[in-house]
Amino acid sequence: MKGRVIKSTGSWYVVQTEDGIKNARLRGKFKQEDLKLTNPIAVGDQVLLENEGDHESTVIADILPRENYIIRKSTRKAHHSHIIASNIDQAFLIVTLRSPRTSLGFIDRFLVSTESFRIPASIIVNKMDLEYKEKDLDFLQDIHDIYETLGYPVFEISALEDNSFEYELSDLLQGKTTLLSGHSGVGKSTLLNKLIPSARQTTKEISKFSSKGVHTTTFAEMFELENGGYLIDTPGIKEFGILDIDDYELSHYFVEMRKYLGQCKYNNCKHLNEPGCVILDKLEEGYIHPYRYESYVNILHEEDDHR
Ligand SMILES: Nc1nc2c(ncn2[C@@H]2O[C@H](COP(=O)(O)OP(=O)(O)O)[C@@H](O)[C@H]2O)c(=O)[nH]1
Ligand SMILES: [Mg+2]
Ligand SMILES: [Zn+2]
Repeated sequence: MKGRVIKSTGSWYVVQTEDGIKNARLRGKFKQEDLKLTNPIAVGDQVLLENEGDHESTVIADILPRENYIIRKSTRKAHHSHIIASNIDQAFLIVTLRSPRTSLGFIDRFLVSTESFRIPASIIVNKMDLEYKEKDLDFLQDIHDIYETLGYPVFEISALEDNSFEYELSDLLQGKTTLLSGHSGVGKSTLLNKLIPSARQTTKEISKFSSKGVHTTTFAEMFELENGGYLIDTPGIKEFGILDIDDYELSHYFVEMRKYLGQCKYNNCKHLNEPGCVILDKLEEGYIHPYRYESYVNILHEEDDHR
């Protein structure tokens, strides 16, 4: 019997099938993609179930190939990744302007991980009901300027107080599997509860002490929308993982750089200081935003450290 994993606890899984919801355990190990993973099965996975033994216990006997997946760095094991969710149609990154402010570097890392599978991504600025200082509003303007120009939709919402966005978002969500991602405390679970009240996800005050938020959602979980489609709530992400890519490939995942693909003098150009680099020219001419280029260089160096 085929099914889709809608919840993982680490030791057992909740699987949605044509015959309803089943709890299943894992049988044996699977051959995985070329990744060092800390979780063999993720929310969103399509799996094959079998009954085992006299007690009619259900096991996951196999996993179907993943269309795509989003990973984060493992917090427990160096050089390992954890699959946040798989087989998604689009990803929403929830960001906030302060306490905590989501950095542009974090947004860009997220976009590299979605671009590597060509997963459409949107940026949702939450907590717009709060009062902001001028520097926060300048930051908001930067987000609009940078990402809308690149083709990523940017929405401003208040998951807590506003209802109007539901109409705006529900068209986008219908019939699709959408990942809600972002730091801890940005309001992912609050937004999910607004869109699917029956989900009743726990939400937590941000701890005033650290301003970092307390982890309330430990594992990703998938919920069905009333009009079709799914939303995936995830625990707060500290840092997205990036699939193993060669240095010269990284720019393929920056949409504004991708269009100059193959135009540099050297075809393995890293766009750092090579002669005849078209990316550096375009940066100079203002076609590439300096913040985006900065993220590009940072990710390039971080990934080098990782090898
Ligand atoms: N002022 C304000 N607070 C919000 C909003 N959305 C969420 N919060 C609060 O932010 C805290 C963290 O929310 P939560 O949904 O648990 O964040 P998550 O960690 O991303 O799931 C909670 O205290 C929420 O009530 C919003 O739009 N405005
Ligand atoms: Mg949450
Ligand atoms: Zn170049």
